[in-house]
Amino acid sequence: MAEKKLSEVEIIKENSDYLRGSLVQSLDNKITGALYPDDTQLIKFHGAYQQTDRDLESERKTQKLEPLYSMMIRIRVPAGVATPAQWLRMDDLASTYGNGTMKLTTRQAFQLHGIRKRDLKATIQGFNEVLLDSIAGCGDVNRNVMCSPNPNESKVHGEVWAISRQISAEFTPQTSAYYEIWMDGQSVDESQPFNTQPLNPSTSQLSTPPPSKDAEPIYGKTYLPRKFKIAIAVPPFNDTDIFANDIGLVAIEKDGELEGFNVAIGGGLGMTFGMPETFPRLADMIGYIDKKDILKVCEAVITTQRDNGNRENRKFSRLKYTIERMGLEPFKQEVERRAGLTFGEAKPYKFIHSGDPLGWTKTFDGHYNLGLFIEGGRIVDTPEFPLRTALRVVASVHDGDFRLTGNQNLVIGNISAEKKPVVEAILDKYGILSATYSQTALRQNSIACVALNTCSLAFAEAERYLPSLIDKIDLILRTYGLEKDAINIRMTGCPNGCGRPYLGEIAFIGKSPGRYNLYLGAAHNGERMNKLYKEMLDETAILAELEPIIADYAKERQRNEPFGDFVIRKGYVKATTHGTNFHD
Ligand code: SRM
Ligand code: SF4
Repeated sequence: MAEKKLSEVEIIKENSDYLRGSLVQSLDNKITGALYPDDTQLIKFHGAYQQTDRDLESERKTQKLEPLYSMMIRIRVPAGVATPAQWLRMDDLASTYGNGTMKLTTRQAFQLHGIRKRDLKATIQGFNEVLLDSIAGCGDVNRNVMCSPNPNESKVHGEVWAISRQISAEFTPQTSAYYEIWMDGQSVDESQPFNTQPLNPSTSQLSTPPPSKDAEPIYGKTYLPRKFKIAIAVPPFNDTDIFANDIGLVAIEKDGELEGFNVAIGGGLGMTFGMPETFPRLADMIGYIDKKDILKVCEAVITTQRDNGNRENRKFSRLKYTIERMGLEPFKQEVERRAGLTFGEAKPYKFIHSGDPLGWTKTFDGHYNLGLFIEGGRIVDTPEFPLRTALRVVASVHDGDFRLTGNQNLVIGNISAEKKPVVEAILDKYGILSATYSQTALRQNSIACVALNTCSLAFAEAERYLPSLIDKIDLILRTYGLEKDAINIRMTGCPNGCGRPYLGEIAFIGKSPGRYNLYLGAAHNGERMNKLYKEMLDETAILAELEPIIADYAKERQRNEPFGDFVIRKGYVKATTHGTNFHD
């Protein structure tokens, strides 16, 4: 039988000496703003991506200049909770080295954009000082573990938060390369020489890389076949969209105590246009486990994927395709065998929506949380809306925490009764509170991925365009008295799914500049994906398609019927019942 050919990234990982590659040399090379090609793959495991300013692409080409390279860095915030000191440091770094903005991502992390290669190390050292890191922000490993961003909402939330941090820590890569490269080797075995030999620039390989003594007990030398994601939700809110994850966990409580988890596996949203064999897929529920078994079960799923995932073609290497290939039942049995347990029947639970609570809420221990809508997750100052400044002032007096939500929003959390009026006065002064309250429910339930100008995979705008499109859809909603109806709306610049568009009741996926595919009919609680309704629409066509459906919804919907359910009942689209019939 012909031997299978591993993908290029597999070879790069194999030869990288546990993620070192020639990163040190790439960073030292002052001739270009770019890294050596292999290192552009390896640096992802360290949380960073090499990007270019796509707005300047043609201008730079005309001037015969190399693209304007810069780095994006994704800083992990396991379970989404950051301290005021961490917030202030991120804010500082955004100005000192970045493009003056912070992005709150759909997985409860911070991203800084526009960092020059020469400043990357100082940036990483900067957030390391406040105990944040970026290892496993990206790459073929387990990513930031998501969980409901309100640890103080109940005792169960607090426990779930602690467990998600534990999972995150357990599956963080063990390589010392991260500390060696970025922290000047502070946590490295001193007897081990660094990779400082001169590089042969034509091959971008070290002449003789000295092997490290690293080991990766869970991942092994070549890590996972692809990225891996875990999220936990506490019913009735699915605010982490657990079914979009490789492992989605539903917290099950009994008498106010966390008892265990329903486990769903095989979620993943990326697909490629024109390749129907690729598809977004929601995770399948495989049963219930006691909370004490959570690490064992996660490890068993991760290692089953490690050993069986496709390492030849990265388009098919996510867990969802491994499960489709092996079959759900055999995959589950293998997980049970590795974990040494048997899953119980999934326990009953109910999700009502996947959004965030905005405005003031009181926590079970007498503190206050304030949920703020952050459009596109972007923390930026504009003359009309000095959001970044307002949050910096809050951070300088706040004695609680900042919680990043899975919907790109922010909860200023754990505010004492004494500080509540102070925080309120600051946000009022800068007009932040009125902005949160005055939006239509549609906008408050919107997500847009980064897309242009930094994402190299974007076909169309998302974050920079969705707000103005919503202005126009809002006019229609107001005409029909629907401005208070929460409808999920999501936009991405390509079909990779970063803004989880397949879970939008209304969703737009960029096909080419200014043209979008329109998808309708996801469940309001994140338990059903949508379906393609119309292709290649420009703005005029989008509004023309949506207006009659919205009018129909205003007139014909049943009591409390969500928009996503309505469009299926009225036959605008068929229901997607599984990833494998998404394209039907
Ligand atoms: Fe994503 C790649 C941004 C959440 C699926 N994602 C990218 C890259 C790194 C583009 C690249 O590879 O060059 C984007 C960087 C843009 C930029 O300029 O910042 C990017 N993804 C994002 C973020 C920042 C979107 C946002 O606006 O918030 C999110 C960061 C999350 C985090 O903190 O870790 C983000 N990405 C997601 C999600 C949503 C989720 O996880 O809940 C998905 C869909 C779920 C999933 O994984 O299936 C997602 N991103 C992808 C994919 C498709 C993966 C696939 O299986 O096909 C890619 C492309 C790839 O991996 O090849 C991708
Ligand atoms: Fe980029 Fe596509 Fe992800 Fe948007 S969905 S950030 S365009 S990869």
